[in-house]
Amino acid sequence: MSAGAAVSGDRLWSDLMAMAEVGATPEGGSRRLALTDEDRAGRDLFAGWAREAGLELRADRAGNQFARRPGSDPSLPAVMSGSHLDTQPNGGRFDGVFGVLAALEAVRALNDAGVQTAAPIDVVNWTNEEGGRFPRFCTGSAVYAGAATLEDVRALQAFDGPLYGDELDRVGFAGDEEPGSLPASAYVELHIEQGPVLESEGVPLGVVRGIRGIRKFGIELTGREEHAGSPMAGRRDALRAAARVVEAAGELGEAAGGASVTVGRIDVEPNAPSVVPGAARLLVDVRGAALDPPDDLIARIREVVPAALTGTDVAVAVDEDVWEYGPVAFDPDLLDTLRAAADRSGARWLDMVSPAGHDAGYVARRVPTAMLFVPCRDGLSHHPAEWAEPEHLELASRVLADTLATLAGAS
Ligand code: HGY
Ligand code: MN
Ligand code: MN
Repeated sequence: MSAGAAVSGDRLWSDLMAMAEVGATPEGGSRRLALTDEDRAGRDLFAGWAREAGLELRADRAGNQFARRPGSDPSLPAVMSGSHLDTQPNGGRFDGVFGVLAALEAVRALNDAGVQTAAPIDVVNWTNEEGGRFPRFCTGSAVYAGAATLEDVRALQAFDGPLYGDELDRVGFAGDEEPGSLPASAYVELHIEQGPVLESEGVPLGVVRGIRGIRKFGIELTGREEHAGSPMAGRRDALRAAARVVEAAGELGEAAGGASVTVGRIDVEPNAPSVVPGAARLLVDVRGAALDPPDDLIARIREVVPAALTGTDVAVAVDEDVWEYGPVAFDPDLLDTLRAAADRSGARWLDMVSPAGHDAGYVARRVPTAMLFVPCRDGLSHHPAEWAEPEHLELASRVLADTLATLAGAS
């Protein structure tokens, strides 16, 4: 029996539904914000399953969690597959979780099929992929890839107050391994598409050739606090000014074919019902179309913001410092290996670019990397109604098991 044939979609589905109960939300989603007790509970549940599958658990200093299936030649670099178990504040059951548990299922299938590989295989759970609690996403994989220092990441402050480093120490995720110190020959990440393409095309698999360029920066608006009963004339209302900025930036996103502009977070001061807002800080997320860098769109946003504020008497400062991620092109040879495995499965597949950021975007800096997508209902994600079909998850896991066997030198 091949590793792909030994994949059990029922076992994978059962794990996904059990993991969804960790931090379950009333609307049927999951809330496991990074470095919280719920995140730890999810990691512990995964660790138990991994041990049952005979895998050896370890972690690096950034808290990234690895579960290793030994190969016959331990001197060979590992083949890695995984994703993340942390979620957005009101997240779904599949974002990230599918990639970790599909990799675990693929390894179990190798076990069940009695397939011996030369190289070890690491199932990986990257720390804080989502950035729903902290102002940066993919911090664990960024440290692994050398794109950020552990010191810088540990100094990040959570939106709810604590420092990343203090929380990392509190939940006890960090191990002794230097991030990125163990060699790896390839990394494959399975994920739901988080977009509408596969579902609308009726195609069950997406071979992901890269990830869009993502930029994040802040816009500070400063007006004047005053009584909510004060005359309307002469006010300097920072939140009304923010509304103009959000709309103007959104219109630029709409006009920039295939790009996206989102203001997902506004902090308002003093945020009191009877006080005209004196200050507002917007966090802007800009994503390029396909693999085009989004930097010209940012330049246009910088131009449109002052114009949008004409007549408001509200001061504005757009951050000079822009956080940059991608665009990322994945490894051509690994993509061909994935395409060949998808072809062997007999399923149709599309080449595509990821609309969302993933740990693979950083891991690709250090290791040949590629991704495989499955459709998600209505393209919806970062929402409790996020959904994927069991047969698509099983199919992609079969392709993954076959790919891991090929990459790790199955005998
Ligand atoms: O923002 C992203 O693209 C990822 O889902 N954290
Ligand atoms: Mn994800
Ligand atoms: Mn996500």
